[in-house]
Amino acid sequence: MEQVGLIGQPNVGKSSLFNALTNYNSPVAPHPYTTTSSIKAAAEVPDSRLDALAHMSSSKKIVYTSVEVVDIAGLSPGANAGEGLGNKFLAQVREVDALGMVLRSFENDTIVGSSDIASQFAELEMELVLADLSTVETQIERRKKAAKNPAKNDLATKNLLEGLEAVLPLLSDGVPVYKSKLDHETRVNLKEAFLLTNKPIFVVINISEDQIGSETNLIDEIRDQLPSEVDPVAVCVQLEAEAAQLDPNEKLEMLEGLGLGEGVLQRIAQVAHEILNLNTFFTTGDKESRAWTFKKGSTVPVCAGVIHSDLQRGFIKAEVIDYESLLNIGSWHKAKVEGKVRLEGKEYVVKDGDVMEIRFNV
Ligand SMILES: Nc1nc2c(ncn2[C@@H]2O[C@H](COP(=O)(O)OP(=O)(O)OP(=O)(O)O)[C@@H](O)[C@H]2O)c(=O)[nH]1
Ligand SMILES: [Mg+2]
Repeated sequence: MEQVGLIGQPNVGKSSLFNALTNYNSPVAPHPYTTTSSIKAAAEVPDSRLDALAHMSSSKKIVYTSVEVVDIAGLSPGANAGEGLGNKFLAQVREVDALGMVLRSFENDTIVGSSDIASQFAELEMELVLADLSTVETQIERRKKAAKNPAKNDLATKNLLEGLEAVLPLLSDGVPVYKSKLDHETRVNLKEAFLLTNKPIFVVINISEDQIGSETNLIDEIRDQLPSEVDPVAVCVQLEAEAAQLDPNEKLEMLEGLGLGEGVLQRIAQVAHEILNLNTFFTTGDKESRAWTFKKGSTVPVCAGVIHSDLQRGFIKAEVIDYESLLNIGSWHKAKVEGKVRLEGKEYVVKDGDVMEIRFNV
């Protein structure tokens, strides 16, 4: 399963955010390196499309999809040279598929370090770039040696070496892969090098209660440090974590009282899901409405396999309609009668928001 890791300097509230997202109990404390080994748990991904489908079908049960989040140890400047938890930290980052960078904007006298988010981001990024630079230098040497052996000098080695050589001058200039103009193919070729900055990123700013309302200004402070596709989320983790403990009505009341609407925690789970290149399809009926995660670009038998391997093995056809059309029509039965449910074969590439029923035979 694809994973997103929460990274940031010590004490920025990574574990607090992790707990709020996953209902887990990762230790939280006002001193650095409370977290040493990484901890994994699933975060539910709220989805108003599913809520609407469940309402339409009068489903007895709603099952949201989830995304796996990893709580990682804090990174100190100098980690690449072994400072703080150094290599242990970097190894944990290497294992995840996307990075959620957590920045601390709340003030707390017991916490050392700056609450300036621009400098925290720059330091975090520099550590990742330096770690990648050293990986790339080592791998170029190794691959060049390998390339001398004709048996090992295949196209993959050649492509990887070319990619490494293209990325070296960028990293030397302090540019992470996610900010570079390297084309998609080169980035795919570089996957095998397991670079930290060749992963998609998102940014969470942990704000204090009195910063509620100034989110836009805070986000603007770091906007020009980020690739254009990254849209940071500012959240008061402490308050939203408290709200997450309440029952749904009390929670809404508390968040609305604070001017937070439904809260932004759910947006973070959605962003994490999106940047992992994951899409959602739905099944709906009176028993249950459910969201299922699949890798963007998957064909329908692969998606059927997400529900159960038998459905992939015995796949015949899928009945498909996009959720919006279905909601407009008002019921699965009516959509079928009106001929709006399409029958798709095994070549069909499933789209985000499709509602499906799989026909199979095993
Ligand atoms: N005021 C305030 N304090 C917070 C907030 N989020 C976390 N804290 C406090 O900050 C301290 C550190 O929080 P953690 O969640 O342990 O931080 P961490 O980033 O996981 O820390 P390490 O694992 O040690 O790197 C704790 O005392 C939290 O209670 C917040 O939104 N506002
Ligand atoms: Mg922690």
